[in-house]
Amino acid sequence: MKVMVLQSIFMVFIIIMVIILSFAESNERKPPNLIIMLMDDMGWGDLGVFGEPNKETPNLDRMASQGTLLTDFYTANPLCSPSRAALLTGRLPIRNGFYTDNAHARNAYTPQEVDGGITSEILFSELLSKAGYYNKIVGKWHLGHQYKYLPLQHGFDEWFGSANCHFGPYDGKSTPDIPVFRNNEMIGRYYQDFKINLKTGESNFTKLLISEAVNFIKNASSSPKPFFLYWTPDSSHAACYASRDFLGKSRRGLYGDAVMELDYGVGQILNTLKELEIENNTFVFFTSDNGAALVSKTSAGSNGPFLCGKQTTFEGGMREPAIVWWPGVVPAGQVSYQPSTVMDLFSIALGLASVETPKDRIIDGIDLLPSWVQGKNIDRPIFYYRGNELMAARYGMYKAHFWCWTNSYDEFKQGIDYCPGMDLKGMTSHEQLNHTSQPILFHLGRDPGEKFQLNSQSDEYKKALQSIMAQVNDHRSTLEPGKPQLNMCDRAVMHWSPPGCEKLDDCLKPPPSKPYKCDWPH
Ligand SMILES: [Ca+2]
Repeated sequence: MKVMVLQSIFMVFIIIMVIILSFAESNERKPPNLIIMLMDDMGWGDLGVFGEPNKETPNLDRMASQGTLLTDFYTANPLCSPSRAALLTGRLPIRNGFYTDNAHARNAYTPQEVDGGITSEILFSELLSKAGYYNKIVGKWHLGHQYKYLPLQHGFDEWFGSANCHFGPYDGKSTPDIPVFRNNEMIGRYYQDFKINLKTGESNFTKLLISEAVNFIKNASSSPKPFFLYWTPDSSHAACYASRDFLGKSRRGLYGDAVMELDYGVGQILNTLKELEIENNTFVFFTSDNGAALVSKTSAGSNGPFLCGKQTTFEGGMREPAIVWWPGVVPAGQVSYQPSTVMDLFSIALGLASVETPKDRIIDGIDLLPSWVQGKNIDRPIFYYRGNELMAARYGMYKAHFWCWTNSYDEFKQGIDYCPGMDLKGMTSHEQLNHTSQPILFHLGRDPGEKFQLNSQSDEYKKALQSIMAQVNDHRSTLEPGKPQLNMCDRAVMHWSPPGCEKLDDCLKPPPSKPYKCDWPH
């Protein structure tokens, strides 16, 4: 009997040791953590390291010196929602449905009244979650605001932030104020509960987003699960805001104050990784969702040497600041010229998590981490869409414009200008110009500002166009446009009474449902 008890105790001991050892081993083999820091309307030229003359981004500049700077990184669309949908799905908006075909070549996004959102797509947050990652989004979501579209229904374990931009304040009668969520419940609304002073630009919201991110990293680092943090502050989107510590600090005005606070936040996040000694097991990426909104003129960011800004498919609308940081893996102080896109982050995330790429759909992203790390470029096209239209394509150093348009004369006459001080004939037009029979070509190395058109009779033009068209034809041969999600609007679907409103006694009565075609003016 005594022997049997001893045997049992011994067996229990062995089992406990096996569990401890396998746990230690699994911890050792823990896949890398992932942090994507996605800014809102920040331009390529806004970082000191990219040449911004006031040099007010010391943390980002340090991040670049400790990591690799990407000069040729692109978004998938010059507007928030489609860009973010492309990042998380690895697919162009024309495929993932984040576009409209209500009118030709119109940009569209997810305001409160839009009926659509992310539907039949696979988000890498969902795949990472299945692979054992613990995921949090801190900030703006923008893939639809109805319950079924929100982050916790798409692979995220936690969320602090909003489904939309911080537009407002609204009257609560014709339009509700935009709610801020904790997970699946509203915990207040912008302006009412989360203050933004539109006169002074003061708000502590970025401060909250920084502490949410830092606390999440601290908590998640002690878990055996790897984590994914998607940090998406929106203070650099008009109307810009900054907390009291940063107000009036920038030589660039309020926009600069917002950038300085975001830069500080980047520093806080990287320092936290170092303090926790997990920087060698954490892939960190910094970029922006679209080019600087030059429509705001002196209140806008900078797209450096590039033409125009947000809303356009010129380089200023779609080329983004980008830094990859992973001490011990990504070389320090390196520059990568590899043409890359937000959709590549989908493929890189799956690569890091050793998750298989979905086989039932075309993925536009490529796992370019080896190219960035080794400084070797691979050839790949960049497609510049606006709504349902392929406006331009880049291959190698050449870019061809098939369609050129900024916005309508009607809008332009009201002072809405996406290319202030940058009028180029045949390019920055207020009529949609069809150049498909003879595309306009530029060499982006010699002419990053797209000012000097290649002579269409030259051998260089003919050769470059041929190689671009081969890529475009290949792309078109496989293209099955997704069902456009951003066509229909309905004021009844706005956030009148989101989950959690009862606890706050802030449930508003929605109007009767009256679906209509959304009007996208540009
Ligand atoms: Ca944006």
